[in-house]
Amino acid sequence: MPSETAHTTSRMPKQGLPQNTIIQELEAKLQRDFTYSSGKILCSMCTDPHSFAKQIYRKYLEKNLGDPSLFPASAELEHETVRMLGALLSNPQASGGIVSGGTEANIIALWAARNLDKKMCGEVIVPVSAHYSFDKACDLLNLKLIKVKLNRCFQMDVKAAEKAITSETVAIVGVAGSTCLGVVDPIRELSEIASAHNIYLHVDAAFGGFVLPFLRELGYEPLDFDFRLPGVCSITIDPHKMGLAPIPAGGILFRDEKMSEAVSMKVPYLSGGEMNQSTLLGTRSGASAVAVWALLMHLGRVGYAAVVERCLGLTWKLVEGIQRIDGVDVVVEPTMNVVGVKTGTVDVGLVFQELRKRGWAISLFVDYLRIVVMPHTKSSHVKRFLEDLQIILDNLRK
Ligand code: 0PR
Repeated sequence: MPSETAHTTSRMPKQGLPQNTIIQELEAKLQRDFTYSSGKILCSMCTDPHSFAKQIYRKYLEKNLGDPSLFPASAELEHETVRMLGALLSNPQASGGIVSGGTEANIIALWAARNLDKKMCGEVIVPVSAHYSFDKACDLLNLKLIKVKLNRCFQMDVKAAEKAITSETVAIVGVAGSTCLGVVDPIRELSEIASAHNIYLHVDAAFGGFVLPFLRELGYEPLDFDFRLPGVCSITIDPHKMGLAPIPAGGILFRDEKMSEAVSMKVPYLSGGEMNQSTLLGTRSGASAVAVWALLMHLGRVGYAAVVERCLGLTWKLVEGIQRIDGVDVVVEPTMNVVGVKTGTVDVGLVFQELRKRGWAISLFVDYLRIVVMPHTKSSHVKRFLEDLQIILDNLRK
């Protein structure tokens, strides 16, 4: 007789089931999911969160930052987290919040830019490499997205960006760690243009925010991208990517409070009296912010630099391995732990399919593959991946 739990669940049971039964069913149902520990996930900008952050997150699950009058201490920890992230990005005075992810952070940034411009519509200039969250943001905010081409180094073409400026422009967006190749746009030049035209500049460092600040001390070429550049008004930096925090944890940082006030809403009825809210969500995870606070304190600058050093070291091992395989090469020398792989004469879609058949989860971007070397990736995983890639190419060329 089929048990109540042996089929696809479409209804809540009338009588609740014992917890053990449910746990067993979940174990069985979730078998199909990829796991970071398998080493097969090479397509994700997220990773297995740090064990200390998981412990803290579980402990403070009930905290709700949507009501700071109930959780004033958690709200203060969120402020401290924002200030710590601000200091990482050369501005300890930054204001903002720990939000649900890069998408919410980018939406909030454009929302602020539009409101500061006192317009209900307008245009936003982004590179074609910008994450699709900007398409969402513009759709929601009644803004027109102007996508400009890239230069030969896959960065936003600054001249094209300047040419795209009109009286309707409310913001320019530069990406510091593109989703597709981990490339950093020329943010210094964008900052100069934005300042000269008095236009809001947002930097999407959702991925790069926890990588770029450490390049100098690790002996890599440092890149300008943060609040040190006077034109930069806001930055997205996601703890749930290279920050090793549990999902959801994104970060939106504004240069100063005046900017975050542009999206501030008064909430009059909370138990502590009138309060302001400057995030898109109402009820939102306090555990996320507390876990990020705890992890920043636990790993410190040295700990995060070590994480980046390991990922970059493995990235270069991967690049060398790819370059040793006949018929494949990297699209561009990586700036951070994101690698584009082109496949020359062999159909990239076929390579992608064959890799998938062998259990590898990678991304396909029209004419190249993308590999993200995250903290869960080990040297042995890179080795196995390269062996499989070699075999696949040999077979496809037969
Ligand atoms: N900005 C940049 C530069 C991004 O790369 C991303 C997401 C976002 C913003 C949006 O962030 P949230 O997804 O937190 O809202 N980049 C990853 C990507 O599209 C997201 C991702 C993560 C996708 C893990 C797949 C995956 O398995 O590749």
